[in-house]
Amino acid sequence: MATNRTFTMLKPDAVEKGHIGAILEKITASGFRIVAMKLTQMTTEDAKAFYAVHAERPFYGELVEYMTRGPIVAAILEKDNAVEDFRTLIGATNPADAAEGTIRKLYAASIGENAVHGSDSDENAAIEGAFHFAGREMF
Ligand code: IDP
Ligand code: MG
Repeated sequence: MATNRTFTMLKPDAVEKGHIGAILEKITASGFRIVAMKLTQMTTEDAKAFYAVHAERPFYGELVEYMTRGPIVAAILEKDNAVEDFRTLIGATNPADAAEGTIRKLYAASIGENAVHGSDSDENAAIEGAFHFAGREMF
């Protein structure tokens, strides 16, 4: 069954550059309700587990280094058609290919340091949200 929640992270580059406020404004102005949110930092073990699906990819080590180098904002978001609509709002993985006005077009530096994460399915949204939040942290 389709759910109406997705999971996001504002990645270390976005936090370092001071873009938390601007990105959250864009997310809420686009109709997403914040269900859960926190500033946190992933350990190497966390990032390896979170991105285990990419373990065989050549960029895996670089991705784990990047995602653990500073704090992130983790959040669960609610909206009709949340997963698909949020992927549209963030734009393509590579900001060079991202549509005008998308978060990655506006704030991402490269395919690796691309400012924001968005779940790719309802199933992964639930898994990823539960990775970062206990039930009593979801509202
Ligand atoms: P997505 O975040 O748009 O779903 P995925 O293919 O799932 O993209 O890749 C996960 C993350 O891994 C990307 O957001 C990006 O940070 C990083 N990544 C993906 N492809 C590359 C690459 O070719 N070089 C370096 N990093 C990459
Ligand atoms: Mg992905």
